[in-house]
Amino acid sequence: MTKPHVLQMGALPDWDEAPLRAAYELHRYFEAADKASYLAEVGPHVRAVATRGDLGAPADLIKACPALELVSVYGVGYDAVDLEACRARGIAVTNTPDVLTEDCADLALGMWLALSRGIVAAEAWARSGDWAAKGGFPLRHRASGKRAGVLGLGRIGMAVARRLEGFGMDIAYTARKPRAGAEKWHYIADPAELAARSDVVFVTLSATPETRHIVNAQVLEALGPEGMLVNISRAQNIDEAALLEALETRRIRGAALDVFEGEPAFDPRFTTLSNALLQPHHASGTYETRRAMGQLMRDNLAAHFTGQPLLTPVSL
Ligand code: 8YV
Repeated sequence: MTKPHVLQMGALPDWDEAPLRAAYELHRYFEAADKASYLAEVGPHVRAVATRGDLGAPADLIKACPALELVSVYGVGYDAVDLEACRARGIAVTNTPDVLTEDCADLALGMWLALSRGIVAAEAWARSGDWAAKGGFPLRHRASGKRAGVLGLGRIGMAVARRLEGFGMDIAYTARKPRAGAEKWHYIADPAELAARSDVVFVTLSATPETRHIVNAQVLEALGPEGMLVNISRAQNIDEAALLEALETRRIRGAALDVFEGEPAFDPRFTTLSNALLQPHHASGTYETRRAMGQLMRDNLAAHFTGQPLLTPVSL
């Protein structure tokens, strides 16, 4: 029996690539020197795309695969998949929710604490000899017991909020509507209003056309010079030009960012900022979570090709 043809959009850990190679006729798109020619050659045979949250599947690629049946995303964010193109052709899309929630929330909290207490700069202070030469590390700000805003109370936002309770935070959130199970927290519909009453805002919402630049100059102004921003969602949820301006002019205290426009090649202005904590899009980057993500991505592929219900289809 011939193996189904699967287009692999990006590198995956060996523990995923080996079983994928065994089960499918795997086409490693990301290694092709001439991607257009490669797609013209293999696209007609491709029945599924194995992609990542950061890579997705654009409309032109979907169009070049007339036999495409499934896009299986290794990641919870499927904003880089052209859903309209999939919807129009009845192509199913799956992602890997839940398995990465806890690690993403953990990193968000770690980024907040590191930004608030200057942990990265303090490590350099100790390691460089400044401690001995210059004395104590300059004071920073308490993190716990203050006001937190969670922008987007989905799985990850809920996990962040639950962690913040342990830090004695006064929690508010923004969502399309008040969320069941969140009655103990303040619901604020408007992001600028949320920012105005927060010392730190966590951006945890899915990226959609409606959320593009939801954190804009007005929200940053409302957050103010004592306020901090933590983004583990998608760069497009923030107006990066406005953020850079706010950071460079100290109109906000600081930002901790795990995602950037154009990543991994992001705006070098971020690297000049002492009030920005930069992370390389690794919120889900643990052995435990990436193994679970890979397994779920592969289980969705296997379910599709054995006529079983998909485990985690997204609603199109
Ligand atoms: C990426 C993510 O998938 O889950 C998501 O949506 O952004 C990440 O986990 C990551 O880039 C994996 O390669």
